[in-house]
Amino acid sequence: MAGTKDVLAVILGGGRGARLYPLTAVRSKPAVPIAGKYRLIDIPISNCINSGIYRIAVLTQFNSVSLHRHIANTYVFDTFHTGWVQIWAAEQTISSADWYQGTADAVRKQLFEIRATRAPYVLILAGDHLYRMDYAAMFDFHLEHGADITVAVQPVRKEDAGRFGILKRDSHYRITRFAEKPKDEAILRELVSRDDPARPFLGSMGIYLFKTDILAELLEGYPDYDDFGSDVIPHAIDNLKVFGYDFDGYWEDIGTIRSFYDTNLALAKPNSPFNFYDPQRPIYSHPRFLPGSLIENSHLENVLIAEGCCVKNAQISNSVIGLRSQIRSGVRISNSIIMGADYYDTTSCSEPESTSAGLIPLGIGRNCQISGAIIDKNARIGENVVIQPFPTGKDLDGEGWVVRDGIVVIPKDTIIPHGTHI
Ligand code: ADQ
Ligand code: ADP
Repeated sequence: MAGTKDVLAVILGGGRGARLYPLTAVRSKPAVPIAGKYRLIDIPISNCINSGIYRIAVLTQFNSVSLHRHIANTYVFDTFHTGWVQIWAAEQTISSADWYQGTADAVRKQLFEIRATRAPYVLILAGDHLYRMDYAAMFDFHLEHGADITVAVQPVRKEDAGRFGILKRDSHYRITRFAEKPKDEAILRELVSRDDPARPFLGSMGIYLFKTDILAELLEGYPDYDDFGSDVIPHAIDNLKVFGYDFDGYWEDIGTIRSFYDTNLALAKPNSPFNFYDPQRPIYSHPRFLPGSLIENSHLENVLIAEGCCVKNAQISNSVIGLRSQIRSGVRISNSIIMGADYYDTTSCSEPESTSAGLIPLGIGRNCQISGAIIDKNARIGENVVIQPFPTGKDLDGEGWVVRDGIVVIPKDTIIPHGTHI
């Protein structure tokens, strides 16, 4: 009997990730850290493993070294297991010298590898969503309805309709209309399909389950179709059996700096909308053997803090504090994401004025005040630095910092001198 063992998962690992710049300046989108200790790619991979899908390919084309390192160090199934996680980076071949031109083109360029797995079903996933989903239930729905393609769908608010593929279904869940990111009011009126005034639309989650033969026929038969949402799905609903599968759990698309910021900070709130504590369906990541976090004489309120940190005489609120963060005396942090560090440059939780190499130490220096910011990994923030948010919508490029939609972002490995005001 068919089951999720017959499914190959293909995770769309992102193009340039321009909307997440500068977090994507030196890493691909799936390698961006989230929730203090994970990376974006851990979410769909964990969902696959928890759903019994053990063959997983990640399609990417930019800055894939750190993603390779993370996947190679993390997702190693034992020798009695036939599963694997592989990165299929865009490559030049005899038949094509181009990068991936879009989501469908990325999959088209890997059809040879997809066919080589001999999996009869392909599940296409995005690499930048936070959600916990049992793909086995979606697979059962696909079989029960005799579908060629199943699209996962969620209710969508009117103000968000322009960001999603909006669809209508008949009473048997078959999709009868699909418009990619519709903006026109008249078209939107026609697309209303729910009685709920708060969420009148049904939106595609960008998660597609295909019969492999159908996927190959579509991608090879229509070589101009570069995108699933704009080209493949609208064409398929007129010609094939395409069904919409309801997913009513928490789901967030984290493709922009603002959504990345809001989604992370929501995880530090009481009753966080996403639960990392589910023992049945854990989110996996790289095992690190770090010590517990040492918090000394500090006040922390609504803070999600990862392991290996030292926090001394500090006040932190509504923030995410990532792996190996060093937060020194007199520091005040609010509404911020401190991603932490890949390594330690001191051997204890001391407060040195500089490292043995004469550098400002990793972490947040004494008496800094940081609000409304994202501090990427391995940053060295000097003493008495003040960082404050800008008005929403503001974009700026400074020396060692940028502002995106009002949020100050300090890129990875940046050194911010003592006394800087941003
Ligand atoms: P978008 O999210 O706007 O809409 P897109 O930017 O094309 O779609 O990205 C889908 C996923 O593919 C993302 O994870 C992205 O990083 C990745 N991706 C993009 N280009 C890629 C490339 N060249 N190579 C590899 N990966 C790439 C889509 C659908 C909508 C749906 C929303 C739901 O088109 O119909 O509503 O997803 O979020
Ligand atoms: P993850 O990569 O899963 O986030 P860690 O946060 O534990 O894991 O840190 C990354 C690990 O990779 C660290 O042990 C660090 O020393 C190592 N590392 C970081 N950058 C590099 C690099 N450029 N080359 C080799 N190893 C690196």
